[in-house]
Amino acid sequence: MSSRLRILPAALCGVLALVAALAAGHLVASFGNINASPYLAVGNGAIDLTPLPLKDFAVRTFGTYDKTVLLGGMAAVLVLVSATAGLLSRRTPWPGVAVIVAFGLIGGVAVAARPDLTAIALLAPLASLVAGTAVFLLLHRIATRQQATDSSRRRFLLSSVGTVVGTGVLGGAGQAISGTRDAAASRAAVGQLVPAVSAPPIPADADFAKLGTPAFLTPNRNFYRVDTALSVPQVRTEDWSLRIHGMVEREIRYRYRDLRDRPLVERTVTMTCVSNEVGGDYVSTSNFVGVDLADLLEEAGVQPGAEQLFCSSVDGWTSGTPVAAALDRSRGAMLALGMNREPLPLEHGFPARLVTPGLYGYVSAVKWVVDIEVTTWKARQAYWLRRGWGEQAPIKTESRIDTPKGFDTVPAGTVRLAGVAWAQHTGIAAVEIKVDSGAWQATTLSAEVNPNTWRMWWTQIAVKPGTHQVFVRATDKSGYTQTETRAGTVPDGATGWHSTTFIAS
Ligand SMILES: Nc1nc2c(c(=O)[nH]1)N[C@H]1C(S)=C(S)[C@@H](COP(=O)(O)O)O[C@H]1N2
Ligand SMILES: [Mo]
Repeated sequence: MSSRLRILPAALCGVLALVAALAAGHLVASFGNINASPYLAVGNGAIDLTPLPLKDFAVRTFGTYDKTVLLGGMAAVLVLVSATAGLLSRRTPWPGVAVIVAFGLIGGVAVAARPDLTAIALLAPLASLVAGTAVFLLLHRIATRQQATDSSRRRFLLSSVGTVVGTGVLGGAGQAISGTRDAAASRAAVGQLVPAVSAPPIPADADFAKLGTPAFLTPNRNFYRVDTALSVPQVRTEDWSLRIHGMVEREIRYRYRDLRDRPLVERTVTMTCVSNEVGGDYVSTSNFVGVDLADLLEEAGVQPGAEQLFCSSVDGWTSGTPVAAALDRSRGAMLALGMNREPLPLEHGFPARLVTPGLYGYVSAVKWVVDIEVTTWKARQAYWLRRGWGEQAPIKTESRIDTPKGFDTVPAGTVRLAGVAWAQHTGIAAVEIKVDSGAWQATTLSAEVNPNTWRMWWTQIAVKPGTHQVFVRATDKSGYTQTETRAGTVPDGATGWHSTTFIAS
């Protein structure tokens, strides 16, 4: 029996085996940590292995969709490779089986490499390997026979449909099971987080939203999001705890209830990502509710010589926060439980995260935090530090034009300009604009809420018909004025003036 399979059934055997493998792995993973699902594990592995410039490019080009693009790209590659594997198996099934085994090994390595998974998680890629091989061999045998008679052709069709339906049920069951153990219900049960000491109310003139600036407080659903997590970690308050250890007098473990029942503080803070390009929107402001990080550190008793808080997320991501910044009460670093009085949204770190005003997020704002090791810079290197970003990461003084948008057409005559500036922990002193080759001119600033937050600006200019370019620059309260010199985001934040070109007609 050495007749060759026809092209279509051969390719179909490969693709259906792939689908079965992924669904089986997903189902098995759902009983434990869904990140053991081989598809997600390989995706997460790809994120960690991606060279820095490419990662930067992906974030810039695809923004918040970078993960959808990655998962979609992976799916396309997998379908192509598995169809090819099927086509290579037109005479005997073994080339296809070899490809499935290779995939299984890659999945196994990706799962084994994850710091948040234990050995038992390897059952998921194993299930994928077994299901993929079984489905492939079965369909291949039926397909090989199909060429003989009509009734076996029907059998192949039925088996294919059966595989699709069966894997749909398996994969769906996996989603449903991980859903019952997700954190959404736990979050809903927390209720409102009302602080004992509220942040001062935001004055009405803290933004010029009607004139084209962002709203002062960013609604939670619009808060920028940056992280390496392909699937949002699902942590229930009842399963969560935070351990503080290392160079401390006493190791302490905090449970969610212990913290939630304390008198909570509330602070208005503007967070910024170091990957924010000049003019970018990885910057948002919230009323964070939580406990003083300095309180927790004092309870543990930080030993002399300690330099960094090496913080770990439940998904294995790490950040290194300077101890000095964390202990400085004038800065007000927090272990935040909520934003705008709601528990943290899952994608912003539920149940708990750090917020350290004035430092870029990658050194100051670990989400889903479960472990803080008090240590030295030499002893431990955090995720982005190992990948070439700076150790100390104070947020650079920045300003942005929000109105008009680039290449807007506006009536000639009086044109309104508006935007935002930030210099967290220093405060904004002035924002100036410059039209074409004109002189710098002052703008009107919004009321200052506190030095850790952004400040809005607006002004009016008179322009003749034609194309105009407007520049903005901020001066902070230390007296520093933003430099024109352009620098990229790596290693410690972009510099340069933001400008916008618009058409007056
Ligand atoms: N666990 C975890 N925490 C993380 C990150 C991450 O990748 N994983 N990214 C950091 C970075 S780079 C930034 S800028 C902030 C962004 O927080 P947000 O997504 O709530 O805006 O989270 C920080 N905390
Ligand atoms: Mo960031």
